[in-house]
Amino acid sequence: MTDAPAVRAPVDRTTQPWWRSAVFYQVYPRSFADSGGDGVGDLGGVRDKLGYLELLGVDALWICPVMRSPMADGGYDVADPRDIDPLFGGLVAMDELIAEAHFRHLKITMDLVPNHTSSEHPWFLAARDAGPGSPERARYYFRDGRGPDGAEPPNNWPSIFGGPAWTRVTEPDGTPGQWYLHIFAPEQPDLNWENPEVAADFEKTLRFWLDRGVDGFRIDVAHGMAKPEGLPDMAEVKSALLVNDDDDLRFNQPGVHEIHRRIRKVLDDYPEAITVGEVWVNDNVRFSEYVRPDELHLAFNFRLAETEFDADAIRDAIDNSLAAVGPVSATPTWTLSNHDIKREVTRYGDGAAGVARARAMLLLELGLPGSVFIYNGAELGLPNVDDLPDEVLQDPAWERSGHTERGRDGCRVPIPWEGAKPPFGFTTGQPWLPMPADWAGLTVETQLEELGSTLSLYRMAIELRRIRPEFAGDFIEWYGSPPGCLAFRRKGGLVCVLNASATPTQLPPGDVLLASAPLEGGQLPPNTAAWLV
Ligand code: TEU
Repeated sequence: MTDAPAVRAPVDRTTQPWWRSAVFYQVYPRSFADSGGDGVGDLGGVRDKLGYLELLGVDALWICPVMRSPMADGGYDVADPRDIDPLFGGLVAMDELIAEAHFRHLKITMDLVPNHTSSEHPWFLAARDAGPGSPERARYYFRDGRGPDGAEPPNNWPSIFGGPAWTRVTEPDGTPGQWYLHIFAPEQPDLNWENPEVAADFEKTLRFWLDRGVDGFRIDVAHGMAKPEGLPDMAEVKSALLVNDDDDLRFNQPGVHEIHRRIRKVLDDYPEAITVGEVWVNDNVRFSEYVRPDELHLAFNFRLAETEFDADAIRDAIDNSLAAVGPVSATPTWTLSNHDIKREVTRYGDGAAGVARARAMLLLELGLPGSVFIYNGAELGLPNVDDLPDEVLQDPAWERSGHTERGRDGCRVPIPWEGAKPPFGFTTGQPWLPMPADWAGLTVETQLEELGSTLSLYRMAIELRRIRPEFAGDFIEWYGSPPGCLAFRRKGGLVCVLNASATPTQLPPGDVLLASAPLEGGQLPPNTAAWLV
């Protein structure tokens, strides 16, 4: 035997924790697959599609909130954090999903929402009824208003979804009363994390799910929770909705780190389980604080998702993402989109160029060291749906902004599975958001059959990333490359080249392992990336 085997031995992952190089797949459960026929996706639907996810080759799922909720913000308004909403199939469906996912060696991470509860949570109902100064109100931020009769909000903070971050309650005796803080919708009152009951209850929630077998959590608004002493006014009230800024008193307060250390202590009792925090913090040093060894395991870095398709900007985003974890030896994370962000195909210009660029960015992302998060539907190259009729919009931002901000529904349209017309096998009923008729060519069924489809590219890329030794190494080394292009090398030998310029470019020496589009005369065409070994 002299010939080397065609496929070399898989990279030995036993030496490092699973999450340091995992591919996570984000399921937005309302939109993924409906097993019940009510038009809303559910956990039974996720379970039905585990075979598909295995085929795709991902390591873990992040399931957006499925706890009991009145659904004022797609489930990010939680009324009981230790139960599954009947809409998604109840606790039984979750237990079944965990068991079957584990049978298939897929990890399950859940989305938890520590910053706020639903206004229907028993704690909030009790707080509303108990009146000023009560221990029930001390679990939230109830304050007297300013101005004559307390008719003005206690400070000038805006809500992320528009309007003030405060809503006034009517006291049990019928008089206009105190105000409560809600950085998000009025149906999402902020919890007071200085109240020991809040932390204790969250710990109970963590253990409840960990004991049921979940492999970790995505922590919603992980840069929130802690509030500045005295809730002072903001110096300048920015009007942009759904936008994050480092200079924002509502987020990234120093006290948040003590909260993460408490969470980590619980997780350390379950050594395989992890947390990944939603951390909208730009400054690299401040970001790195969240992923110190005794805080979050991972934190989303959104720089790639915020960057246009431009070689210098992408390179800058990569350098900054690495710099934001390097000093604390944490794992970098990469994400092109999620349920809050316009889909990448559309961000990159829609149509053929948008798809080509999204495919190129996938190879770039999967070529980098660290963990990757894929948002459901990205593997099909779905565009944003920007022409949803006004009357179907559900994002609270639409109402709260006085119909000036359409919100995030356009990236939450259900997944097209099969068939020639809507609802493309997503449901046997009416999908909760209408699905474009021209998605017939984008269904999973169609794309599975086509070698050149975006789905096939995802499958091949994820598989190669898992089995090839060239992907070894925690760092990248930049290569010189022509203007509008970028190239880096991994220690294991992988070279990733991206052409964001308008002309084809020469490839460095090596064998092409995979390219996001066919080469042209041996050259890498515009809007294309390639892996070489
Ligand atoms: O998002 C929090 C958050 O900071 C975003 O609203 C952010 O401002 C925006 O997406 C920037 O583009 C999380 C969830 O991901 C989101 O879906 C929820 O609506 C929100 O928390 C409230 O729970």
